[in-house]
Amino acid sequence: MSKKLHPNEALKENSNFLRGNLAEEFADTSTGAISADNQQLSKFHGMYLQDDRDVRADRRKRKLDKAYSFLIRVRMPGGVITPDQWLKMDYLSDNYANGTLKLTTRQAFQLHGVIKFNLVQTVREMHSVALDSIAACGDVNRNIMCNPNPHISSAHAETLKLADDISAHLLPQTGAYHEIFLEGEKVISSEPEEEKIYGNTYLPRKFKIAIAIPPSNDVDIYAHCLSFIAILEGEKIIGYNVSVGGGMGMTHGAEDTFPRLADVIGFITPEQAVDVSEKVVLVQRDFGNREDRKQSRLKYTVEKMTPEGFTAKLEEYLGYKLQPAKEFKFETNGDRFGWSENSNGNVNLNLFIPGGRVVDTLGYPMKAGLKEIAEVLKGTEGADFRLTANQNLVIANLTPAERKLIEPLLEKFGLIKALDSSAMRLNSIACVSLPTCGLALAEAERYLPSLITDLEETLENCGLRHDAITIRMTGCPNGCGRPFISEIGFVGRNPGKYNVYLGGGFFGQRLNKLYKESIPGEEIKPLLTPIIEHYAKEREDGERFGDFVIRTGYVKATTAGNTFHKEINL
Ligand code: SRM
Ligand code: SF4
Repeated sequence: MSKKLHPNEALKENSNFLRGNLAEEFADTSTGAISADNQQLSKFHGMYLQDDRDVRADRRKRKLDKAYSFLIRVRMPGGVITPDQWLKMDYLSDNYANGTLKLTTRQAFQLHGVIKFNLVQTVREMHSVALDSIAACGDVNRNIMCNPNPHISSAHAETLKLADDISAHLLPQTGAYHEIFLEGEKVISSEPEEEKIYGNTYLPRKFKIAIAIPPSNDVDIYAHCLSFIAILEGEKIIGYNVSVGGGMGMTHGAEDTFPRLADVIGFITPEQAVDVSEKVVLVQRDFGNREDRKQSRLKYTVEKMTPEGFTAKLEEYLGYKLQPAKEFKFETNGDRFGWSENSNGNVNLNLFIPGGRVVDTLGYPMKAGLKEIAEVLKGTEGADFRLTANQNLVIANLTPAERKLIEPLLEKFGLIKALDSSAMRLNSIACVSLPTCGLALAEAERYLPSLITDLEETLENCGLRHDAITIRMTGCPNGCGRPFISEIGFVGRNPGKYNVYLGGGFFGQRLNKLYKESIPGEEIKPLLTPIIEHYAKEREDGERFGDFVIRTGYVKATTAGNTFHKEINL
């Protein structure tokens, strides 16, 4: 018996290519919200309706409407932004949002707290500096990730170009965004409107792509629907290994949902990469689950078809075969903090931005400092900003003279000092969670820093301050901070309580395993301290924390997504 399509399918089909009546609703001043249907459609334009959960209960008591506002997510392949664009985003955050900029785990910006009546103006101002939020969310291809330092070598520059090319190729064709936010009127065309790649029901679910250059897995290749792993001969990219079927999201207690690592399925030439992205999208469009949105990501399509079956279908769509995958090895993950040099003699500075939140606090005027640096770099030849996949920021491609100009500012505003943090803190990720995320079950961004402070005492005592251990926290199991591939992962279960996962691969190459369930925050330090001490005493030469906890029996290794929930000793 065939199952019923999910209601979102009819919604997309009947939306007139993502228009719905968004324009009317955005103009309606009687409420700060929009209808449930339009909330779904607004995601395709990079916006989510949210409410401030810190004041939700109080407002309910006082019989007030929720404190509605929107988040806007900006699309920027490879996380590249000019100083001028930075300044515009800084201005928008102060004038239309909550005064902060959020750097996301996918190299993008988010503005939080934009009220409905300021949405159109915010988008127009973004447009004035060539930024947009098209396809930043929704059932389409999202922001494409790649190494944030394209000046390091010509290969790095080439992968950024590929990210741009694929992004442009997979961008929805509808004129809805322009009509609703920019021109305010219909784009006249003699051709009937169509979405050549997506069709009028778009994809069954969100779709994510990343590109990496080994030995660095700084974009978490295995967590993506589709990835390209550059294979180099000398300085030259001779092609890419292709991997498919990664993803993080799951639901507590639903074993048929699980994080899954992508499978490497073959090798292609650089010229084939855009075509391969399109055809992987088409296979997912045609074979992805459109009945149950909890089973509709590409990872479940690959699981259902098997990697071999998926590859065979992909090759049928391509009309040619993939070559056998080539050897590669990842040896690093995360960001390369501090100064690094480019092939052209210029330098980059990778800064640490806790939780990706660019904000001024009493003791640390980070946002003001970055604004002043952007002012100094405005109009320079090649210097720019790069958002990393780990919520951090690179000030990139500085000439020696530009470096000299900004060095005093880096000191003055404490930006350099932040790099003295413990290696665990530098390798941490926390998703947004409360108060804006409607799906959060527990704190993340507002809690992980103090938890790390607690653990730092243990690390100091054990002499592990400078040993990198990946640690990630999310407020729910959707996995926005990619917690299931960290060596220590915390996933919100209830307010104040977390599932604790151990044993992820340091290079993002192995899923972790549930170690303890529903642990109150204050019990995490006593739980982990003996394990960290044990690690300090008995680790083998070069042994990573994630490998150690498996060797010494704290958890079993997870070998495949579909066994993630199995063999758990609680
Ligand atoms: Fe995410 C939903 C924030 C990266 C998996 N994510 C959300 C929403 C929009 C909540 C919602 O649907 O109402 C969150 C908004 C919170 C807020 O207030 O800002 C949200 N996700 C984020 C960001 C901002 C986290 C961050 O702290 O940086 C990241 C934005 C990335 C971007 O710029 O596009 C973010 N989300 C991710 C990642 C990591 C990645 O892509 O590398 C994942 C896991 C990888 C994956 O997709 O499998 C991720 N987000 C999800 C899911 C689970 C999807 C699933 O397969 O089940 C949801 C919920 C959903 O889609 O139903 C979700
Ligand atoms: Fe929200 Fe959950 Fe994503 Fe965190 S992981 S931002 S709580 S959806």
